[in-house]
Amino acid sequence: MAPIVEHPHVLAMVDSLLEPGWLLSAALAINLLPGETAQSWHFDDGFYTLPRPRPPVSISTIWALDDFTDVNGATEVIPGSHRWSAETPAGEDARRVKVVMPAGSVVVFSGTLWHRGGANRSDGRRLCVSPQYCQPWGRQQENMMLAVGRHASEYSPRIREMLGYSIHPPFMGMVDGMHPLRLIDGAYRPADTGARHVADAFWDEGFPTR
Ligand SMILES: O=C(O)CCC(=O)C(=O)O
Repeated sequence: MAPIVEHPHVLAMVDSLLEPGWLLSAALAINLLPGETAQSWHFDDGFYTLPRPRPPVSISTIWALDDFTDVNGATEVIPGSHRWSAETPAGEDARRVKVVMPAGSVVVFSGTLWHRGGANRSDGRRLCVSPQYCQPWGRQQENMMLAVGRHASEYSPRIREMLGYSIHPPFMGMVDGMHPLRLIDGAYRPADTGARHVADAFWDEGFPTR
């Protein structure tokens, strides 16, 4: 999953939409089999109980591993619905758009966008993987540090950071008052992370926001 999770095009988009130090919230595989019915309409960061309309707390991506077609359950989205407040879609909402795309494509959308998996009326599977990213101050859906365990040391610095081996200033993410990287990186030197500089800037200037 790592090359997908840290694909540079996706990272550039997430960097521009979330605050520095954002996290990997989930990394799901979703396999719609023939006969699967349409999913309920939802938006992916709905479990952060903040009133809408609001900026997203998370950004979702869906990578097609099979072609997404008109009949095999292509994700359905309602463009512009990330700005809605109380409105909710129902059934075959006339504003829905099917994300028809060839295998290897990715759709990136706000955690506040109403969407659902479609009905699979074909005779084949519709497989995707769906990494989701959240603000550095939001709880991740999956506890990535426990899920990956010490294997985290095998991944790139960027992946380690998004798993949770990072500090959101001034000290969210600490372990025993220290940077969590020291738990998986034998060569860890506090000064290398820049965390001290970020913490100092926080106390002087407040939160780095976008
Ligand atoms: O599989 C899809 O197309 C969308 C899945 C989805 O939105 C979800 O499981 O939350």
